[in-house]
Amino acid sequence: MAGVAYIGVGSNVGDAFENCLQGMRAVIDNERATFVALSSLYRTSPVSPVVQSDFLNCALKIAWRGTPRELLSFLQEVEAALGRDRGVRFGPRTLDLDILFFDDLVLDTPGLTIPHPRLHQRKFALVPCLEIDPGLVHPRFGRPLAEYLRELGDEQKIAPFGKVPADRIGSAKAGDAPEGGGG
Ligand code: A4P
Ligand code: MG
Repeated sequence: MAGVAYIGVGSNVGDAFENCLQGMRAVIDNERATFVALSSLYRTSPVSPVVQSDFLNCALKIAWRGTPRELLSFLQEVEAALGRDRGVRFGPRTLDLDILFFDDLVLDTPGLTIPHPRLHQRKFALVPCLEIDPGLVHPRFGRPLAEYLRELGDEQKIAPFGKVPADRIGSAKAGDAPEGGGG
């Protein structure tokens, strides 16, 4: 099995910028992953009952030669390698890598739900995905992502933090699309 995945990337511990970059580099370095597109980075307010620092978030779009389950295991290895402490749910994290979409797949299994079950309620996931593809439709609910974003109030703050040149995460080495490429 193979497919195109949107990966949500987030960090709010230590050097969040470097953590996101290193995490994405590790993903692209995997022989089963091919770079497709990368959103800007955004500074976002924590969506959490736990008081914590702002996050940096972005979305990375890749082609993955393997199953969604294999992608999840691999992303968890990358999180662990970068010092992720799973102590507090919704708590601060060095690096969080979530599978947001995998093609148009709708999947409910123990330990893996696709699309990510909360992405449509969260600006930090919606805005980066919509930057890559403004026409994205939620495969489970059949609704354009842009509609979910319009319905969210002002409580969640999100501000552009900057663009990462695609070669900073090694996509040039993978020999693929230029920055912002793909859709
Ligand atoms: N899991 C199920 N489906 C998926 C999927 N599609 N992708 C399971 C990734 N993981 C998935 O996740 C818990 C379990 O979810 C995993 O074992 C996996 O089997 P986790 O990463 O270990 O723990 P977590 O991230 O603390 O919990 P959870 O429920 O994934 O939290 P969320 O929903 O990911 O929220 N605010 C801002 N501004 N920016 C953020 O990035 N992140 C969170 C985490 C909360 N608030 C945030 C941010
Ligand atoms: Mg998570």
